[in-house]
Amino acid sequence: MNPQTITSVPPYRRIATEEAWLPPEMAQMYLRAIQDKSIPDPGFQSLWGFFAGSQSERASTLFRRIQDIGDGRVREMDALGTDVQILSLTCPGVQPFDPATGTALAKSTNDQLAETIRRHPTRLDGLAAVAPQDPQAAAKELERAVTKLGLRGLIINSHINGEYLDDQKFWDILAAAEALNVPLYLHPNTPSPQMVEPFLSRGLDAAIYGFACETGLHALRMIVGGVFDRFPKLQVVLGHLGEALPYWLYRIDFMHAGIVRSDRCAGARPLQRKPSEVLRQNFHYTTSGMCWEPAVMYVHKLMGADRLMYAMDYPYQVVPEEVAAMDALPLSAEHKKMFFQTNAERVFGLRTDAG
Ligand code: 1DF
Ligand code: MN
Repeated sequence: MNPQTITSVPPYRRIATEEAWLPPEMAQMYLRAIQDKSIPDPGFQSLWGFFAGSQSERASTLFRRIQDIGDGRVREMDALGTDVQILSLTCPGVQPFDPATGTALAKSTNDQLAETIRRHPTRLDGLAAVAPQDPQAAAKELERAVTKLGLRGLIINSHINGEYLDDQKFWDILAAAEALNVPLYLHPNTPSPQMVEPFLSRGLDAAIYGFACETGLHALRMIVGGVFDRFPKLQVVLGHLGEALPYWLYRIDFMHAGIVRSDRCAGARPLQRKPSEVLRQNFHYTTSGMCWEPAVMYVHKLMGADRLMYAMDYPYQVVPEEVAAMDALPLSAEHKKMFFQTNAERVFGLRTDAG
């Protein structure tokens, strides 16, 4: 890497909002599940089978970085000019395990995360892992993680064994997030088993494109499924500049109105607000993996200066030139500080006295 490209002391703190970790014991569980096929989801087998089986430099560097949330992580943040990382358990988190195992792992990883944040309180922060496959336990764990451990919200890695959060059986989790006033980071996963096949044979199932198809679909299902009529204060964060949804804003509104008017689908009922209004009022967007000026400026203009936040997607996309490109965005000083720092402080309720 070439850290000289990064401005050393900019007039803002760089808060990176979608940064991954994986405890060593869970890394071993993933590797075992690849070998014994105990997690049959073909997307999981493809994603973690690649990392497990690859002898490449990328895979070994990634495995070292993702398991380190101590001093090694902070040293790399120094080199990259990251003031704060908001850590979350990497995809697919605890979601593929049976409900009891997932719930126990969510608790133990949240405890570990809180402990490491206590050791680096000005540099690390974090989101709670939950096991949505047991919705009531997930809502309880979210409450514990926020009120007892000081975590800042929760992450869900898209589909839950082929199911989506518009299904009312998951709504206790959304009710808890709204009541606690913390955001849900809807992070990608590989497409659900029902849709992954045509992605797999061309290597398109993961971060190149499949993640965005899966996660954009998930967010849209929540919107047209009426989640935000029921939970009007719920805030959702999408990475990767909104998984392409901002580009579709106009057409989604136009077509949704027609689908409702013509009574085309029993699962698409009238909403209190247009999908574009929900995407502006209940969603925030981060730049993970998409630190590319034309697309960032488009989302800034379309969704609003208060809705866009910086993210690197460490350790999956560690490119110092991207930090330099974001420093150089053609934004006012006020908007740039919102982008790198103050939007994240507000959305995640961070301490603003640190650093
Ligand atoms: C990758 C990218 C993997 C992201 C991830 O989790 C992930 C990747 C396993 O590049 O394979 O979270 N990402 O968010 O872009
Ligand atoms: Mn990510």
